[in-house]
Amino acid sequence: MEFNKEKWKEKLEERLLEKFSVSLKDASPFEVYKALGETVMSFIAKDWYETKQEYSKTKQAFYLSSEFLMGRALGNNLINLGIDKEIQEFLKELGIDYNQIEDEEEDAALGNGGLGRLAACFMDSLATLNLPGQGYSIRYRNGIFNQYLRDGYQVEKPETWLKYEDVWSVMRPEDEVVVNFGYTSVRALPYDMPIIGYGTKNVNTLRLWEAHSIVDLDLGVFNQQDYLHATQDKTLAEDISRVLYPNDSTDEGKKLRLRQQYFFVSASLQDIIKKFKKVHGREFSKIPEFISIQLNDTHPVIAIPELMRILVDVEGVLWEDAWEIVKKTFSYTNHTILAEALEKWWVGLYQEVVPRIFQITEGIHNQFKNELANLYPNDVNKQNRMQIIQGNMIHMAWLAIYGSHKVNGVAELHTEILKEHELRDWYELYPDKFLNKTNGITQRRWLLKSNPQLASYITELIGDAWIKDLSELKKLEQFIDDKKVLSKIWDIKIEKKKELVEYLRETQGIDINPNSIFDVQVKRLHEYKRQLLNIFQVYDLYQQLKQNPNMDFVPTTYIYGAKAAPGYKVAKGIIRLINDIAQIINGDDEIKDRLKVVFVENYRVTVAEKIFPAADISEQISTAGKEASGTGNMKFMLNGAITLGTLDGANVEIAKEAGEENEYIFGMRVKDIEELRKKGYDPRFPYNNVTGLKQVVDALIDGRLSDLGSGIYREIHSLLMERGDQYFVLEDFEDYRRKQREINRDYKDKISWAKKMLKNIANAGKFSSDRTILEYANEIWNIKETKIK
Ligand code: CJB
Repeated sequence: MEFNKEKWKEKLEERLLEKFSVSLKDASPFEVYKALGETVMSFIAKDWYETKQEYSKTKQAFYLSSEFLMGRALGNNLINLGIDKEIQEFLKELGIDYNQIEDEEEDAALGNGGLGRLAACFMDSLATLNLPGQGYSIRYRNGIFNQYLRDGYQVEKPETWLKYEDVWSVMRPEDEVVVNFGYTSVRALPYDMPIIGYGTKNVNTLRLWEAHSIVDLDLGVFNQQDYLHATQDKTLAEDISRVLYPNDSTDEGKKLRLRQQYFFVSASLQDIIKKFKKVHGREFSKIPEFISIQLNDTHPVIAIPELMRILVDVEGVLWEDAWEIVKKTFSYTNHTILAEALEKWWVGLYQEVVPRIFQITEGIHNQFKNELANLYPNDVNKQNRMQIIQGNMIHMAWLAIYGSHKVNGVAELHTEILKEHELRDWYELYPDKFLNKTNGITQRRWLLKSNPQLASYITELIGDAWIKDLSELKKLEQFIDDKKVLSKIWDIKIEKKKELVEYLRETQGIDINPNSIFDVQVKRLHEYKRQLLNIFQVYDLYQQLKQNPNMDFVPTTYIYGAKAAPGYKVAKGIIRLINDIAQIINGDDEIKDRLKVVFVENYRVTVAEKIFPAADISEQISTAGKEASGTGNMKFMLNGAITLGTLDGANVEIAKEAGEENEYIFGMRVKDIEELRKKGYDPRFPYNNVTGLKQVVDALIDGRLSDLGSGIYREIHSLLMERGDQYFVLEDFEDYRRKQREINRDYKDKISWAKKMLKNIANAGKFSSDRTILEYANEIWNIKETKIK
């Protein structure tokens, strides 16, 4: 976008005056933020409109996701418009600090973790690639909770991003629809957010639905007696979009959650079909030619029977014809093999919430049951395993696979495990449906925006084509022996570490040595991600430094950031444990600056932007086979952190791209785990035989550590020692510790370390969400670049 300083100044002043009755020189940072946001919105309005016009003529992909973890928009939008530097400069001339303005924006935190952030990266890539793709979700009033620490325990407080309204959302009352549940109906009111592509005029859309009572439509119809009842109804309706479920990789199985899912899915499909009809009339057989719908995990899978309902009940299409359309329209992404995350709904509840949808689901179930009986007449077990309704449970993943033309996993290893194990029956039946789409991240947010120093240095070396084509980074390999380049990327890392140190000093009052190794694990707290393995190693290291004060050791800072699902007791116990150990180590005068442990409060997108660029070590230590892909691992890599990881999820591909010698790979592989399970794993073996391990595990219960009486440390101890150590924490401890020592030795050789950094950066190209999205576009959605003029 052309930047015209005078025009911006004029607009900004106009906005401030109209909206807040204030002049530019007296405006507060909040007022400037709002006015600036609105000014951006006014400048993109025309392009946004034109993009919608163009897209309506062509095939579009719709990404249905219960989560979009967007983070802040202002900085990203300015960058994508190519006017970030100009705006910063222009504000500076007016005596305004841009950073202060940016800090006025709350994160749009409508997601839990990886799955939601992936959806957000996909939006950025779709717009940047001029692809006709739109997101649909819920406009949760409260996003993921804010996390505070009290006595080292997590406490949750509501997040309120809409408290002072949102400048990036535009209400579209003309597109409101009614969603019918069993006993009641609610209004779905859409709000659109622009998704501004980088270096293009295209502006895509993320449409979020807000729930309202139909009572609001016409309060007049209610007489005096009904008034209280009417207001109650209003609350019930509005509850639907009130709060994001804060569980990650687990199924809540709650009535409200099913209501949320049906609410946004039904509204979105009504919207999609309404727009289709405007252009194509009643030629429903053309739907697959113009519409592709991606189901992001099982959460929106109820879309399959809902599209059947719209076609059969509302539009009068024959069931058989409707089913053909449905199958060609949907595709489904699986994000986890954890059984607890594959949603199943109890028939009784489903029937109560969406009775008509239940009938249709039953119809689909019966149809498939007959197919199965014909396919496997001699294998009743298999027939039973694959049924959509089993006993009184509805299996949403099975419904998804049956009703989709493509099913994908999110990393090579994950897809292989799905095909060979979790979804083996299905893969045998539908081999052509299955494919892999390794996840990716947008380099615009995760390098250009969060690490401008590294970004501009890369541009200085190889030009700026990497911003739109990350495979360009490969050209950096020519500098692998260039001492000047190596020392510069080292210096940039130190600079980013200093910025993080400053942030943590301001927000948490902690002092960190920027010359220490920053070893970072940031992600949701989950047993399978093994934050426990990490903190055990730290505690062991602490004992060694105490016994051996002259040990040759580069100072190290262990940094953690993680939210735990509020009802996940063990995860919350692990947060306490990390903080407990942090307090002991950080308060030990004999240790001083050599070892430090920091738990970053309220880890979220905006904080992540400060953490990834500052990391030396990327901890990706899940039990092999459990992490579907991971995407944090890619953000670290792109910023020159070295992976310390298991061969799990996309770590496998990271090691392959950068060379295993440039990462620290440890621990059991998937096949080792299978073998050990068969043989019988006894955690008492490593416990008794690995030096120091017993000391660490027993600290949980011998009084050296304290859970303040909650009993959770004993529980964790028992999970490890009496209940089989499901995630092989003890088994992998020794190898993990060995790699930690190796890292500490290798870090001293600055040049060879910087080479590893450069190798990682140069080979991060594959992990752009642009690559991922192009694969979806070509191999699943069949959508084409549609650039506006
Ligand atoms: N994932 O964030 C979630 N939530 C779930 O409920 C299930 C999976 C994560 O999705 C990411 C995006 O595909 C993956 O990278 C990550 O491994 C997976 O845990």
